Amino acid sequence: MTMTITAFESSPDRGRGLARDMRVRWALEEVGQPYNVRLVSFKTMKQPAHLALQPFGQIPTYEEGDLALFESGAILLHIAEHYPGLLPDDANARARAITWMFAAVSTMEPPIVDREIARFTEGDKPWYEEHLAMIDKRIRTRLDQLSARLGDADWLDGAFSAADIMMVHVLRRLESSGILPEYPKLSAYTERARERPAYKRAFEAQLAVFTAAPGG
Ligand code: GTB
Repeated sequence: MTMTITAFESSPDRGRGLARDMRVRWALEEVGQPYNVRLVSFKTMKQPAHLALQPFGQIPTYEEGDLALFESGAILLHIAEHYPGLLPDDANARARAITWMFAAVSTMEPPIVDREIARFTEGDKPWYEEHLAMIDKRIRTRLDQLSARLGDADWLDGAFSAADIMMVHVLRRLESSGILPEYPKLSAYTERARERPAYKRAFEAQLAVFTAAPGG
């Protein structure tokens, strides 16, 4: 049965693959599963039919038969548990990979998202630069720690896994900040991931939505 995911009809990232449907697309490409994409507008996302799938009125969602999921982390975990290739077979290694998935969304992502929210909501306020400096300090603390742990390894814990999809996609949201190049090991890590054929297919698919849209 072919699954259906949702994505922005007109993504504010202008095809840079930063919206969270990219994680789901990438995971599905890694496991070689075909998928349909239902494009939704901001208005559609707030209407009852979409709210029944995603109570917060957001993308992505995932439908497979009578199963409907939301939250990109949960969707990736579901995909990784049902299709081989994104989680190790060994129980302890699997638990560690899942731990890294949570680390990506609960420890690394919040300050990175805070940075974007501050830019949108406080960018014109007199305190913005001071607040930004505080957020960047929090981000650098986490990047220092992540870089130390990754060291010279290719991936977070042994073989490439769903955890790397989550972590790389979170780190990519720093691209316009200029912070990531301060971390050569993390920059190399994200570049390594972007070289994966599955990443490239997912990226091209979401870019095609943007370029096909009026004004894209
Ligand atoms: N925790 C949820 C998950 O992981 O699935 C968060 C989902 C979420 O934040 N979805 C966003 C959304 O639907 C899109 S990805 N927002 C619409 C709304 O809330 O009304 C976040 C995102 C948006 C834009 C960019 N960008 O322009 O670069 C990057 C990421």
